[in-house]
Amino acid sequence: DRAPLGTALISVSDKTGLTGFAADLAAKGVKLLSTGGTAKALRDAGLEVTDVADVTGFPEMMDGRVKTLHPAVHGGLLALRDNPEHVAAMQAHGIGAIDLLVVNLYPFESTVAAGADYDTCIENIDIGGPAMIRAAAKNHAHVAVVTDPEDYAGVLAELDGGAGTTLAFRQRLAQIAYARTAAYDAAVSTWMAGAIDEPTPRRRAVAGTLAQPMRYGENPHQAAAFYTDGSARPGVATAQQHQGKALSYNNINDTDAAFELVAEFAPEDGPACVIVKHANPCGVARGATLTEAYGRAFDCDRTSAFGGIIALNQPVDGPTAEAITGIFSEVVIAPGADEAAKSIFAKKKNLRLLTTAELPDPTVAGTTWRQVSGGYLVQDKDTGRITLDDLKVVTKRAPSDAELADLLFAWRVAKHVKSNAIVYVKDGATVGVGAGQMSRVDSTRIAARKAQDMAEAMGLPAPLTQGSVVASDAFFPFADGLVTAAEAGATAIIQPGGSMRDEEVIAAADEAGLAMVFTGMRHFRH
Ligand code: 93A
Repeated sequence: DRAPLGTALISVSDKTGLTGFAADLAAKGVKLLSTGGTAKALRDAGLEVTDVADVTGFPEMMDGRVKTLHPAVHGGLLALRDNPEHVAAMQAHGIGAIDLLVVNLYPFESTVAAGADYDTCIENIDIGGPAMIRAAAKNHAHVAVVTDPEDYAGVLAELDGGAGTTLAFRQRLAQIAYARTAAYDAAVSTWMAGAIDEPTPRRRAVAGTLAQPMRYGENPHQAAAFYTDGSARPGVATAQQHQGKALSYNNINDTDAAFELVAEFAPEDGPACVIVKHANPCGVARGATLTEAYGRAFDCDRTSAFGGIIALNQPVDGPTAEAITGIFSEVVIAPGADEAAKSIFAKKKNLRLLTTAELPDPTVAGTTWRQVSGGYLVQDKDTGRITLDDLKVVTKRAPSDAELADLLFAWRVAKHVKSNAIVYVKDGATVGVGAGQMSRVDSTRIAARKAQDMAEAMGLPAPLTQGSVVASDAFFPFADGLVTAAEAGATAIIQPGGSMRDEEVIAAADEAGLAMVFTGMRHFRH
């Protein structure tokens, strides 16, 4: 699958590394074509180069706006070398193949960053460059495209490995090339939005497709829209809405959190239910039936569950729909709904019912993005998973099998709770969730106090944290959090370990008769 490299077209604004790279190409017998400034730089370095103007038969014109926009260039980039008609067209029109395209674009982004005026920014929108990049990238079956001086060395290394370039190499370069042109146009559109004072984000360039303009964002005075990025498997993120008002910004955010969490519990392992409020779960439970799972999730924090988002890991049935409609909920999402459930929900006009073909797969790798001033933070999605084998017992007492099952359940939930996350679990149901506190001991106290409140509201003799287990998404920096959990009645703890004071924390656990396991993995979620 090596494609020959006979001719390279080089047209670069950033001339970093140019002459060395071009000289190495020329030394390997590659013929060089170039646009004005690039050709001059190459000639000044003593290299032999053909002007693109000689290839097109047209001079560069209109201040360089039209240099490479010509069939002699685009035909040379786009022709399929193994297609007789394409080859005949090349011969008929005197078009030569271009096997390597080296382009970097007019410096639009840095022109804007330098505070240039409107007309200067407009003049720095590259047209011919992206056109060639996209053409070469499309034709990666035959053509290699380099858009970044960082990749020059890679091209030379590739050529050292044999004649021409491999398909895998060209594919990688093509993927990078499209990322570059997409980012470039996004920068143009983003700059224009500011330059012309376009107030709405509904037509902003993000790496995605506008899927749904929204009435408003997190608050009514914020305009908003939902963009899809093409990463979703069909039937998963593209949930079908059966009834109710259009989803709001907060609805989608919370529904996503709920569905991602419930998907941690495979349907074949039995029914599970998650209730989310403000992106945190206020109840997560398994049950013998879906109805029971919902009821147990609801019992974790009945107060917060009002107006919540409910996610189920199995298709929702009539009895579960009946139970759910006992109070107001914003959204119910499940991998399907039977007719009985649909007709029960239909009576609740304000409830939105969403179904998908499948559950999201929590083990599939992906990226998460967060906007910060001036850019984005990008990271791998947290697909970390702990199994029994990963656990290290650090206390004198080892957890019982029942405790272990609950510890793993609590750990899975904690991964989806904003830090500092503390999750109390008993018999496959959360009984207290402490989320988003700035101190871990506060999360531990709040979760225990909420359990106490629930016990009083439900007329129970003791809070459900009695005899529970506790997960902490990161290590206890001091023993106080663990002591609080023990006072609330917890008997076992799961946490990453790794604190400077682990010894102290373990000693406190032993003293309180707790079993504790370390996961060696942290699940911060901010
Ligand atoms: O003004 S353009 O959009 N019109 C074109 O036809 C064209 N072809 C290449 N800009 C065009 N280019 C760009 O010129 C390249 O993307 C590169 O950034 C720059 C190189 O110009 P020079 O070789 O004259 O320095």
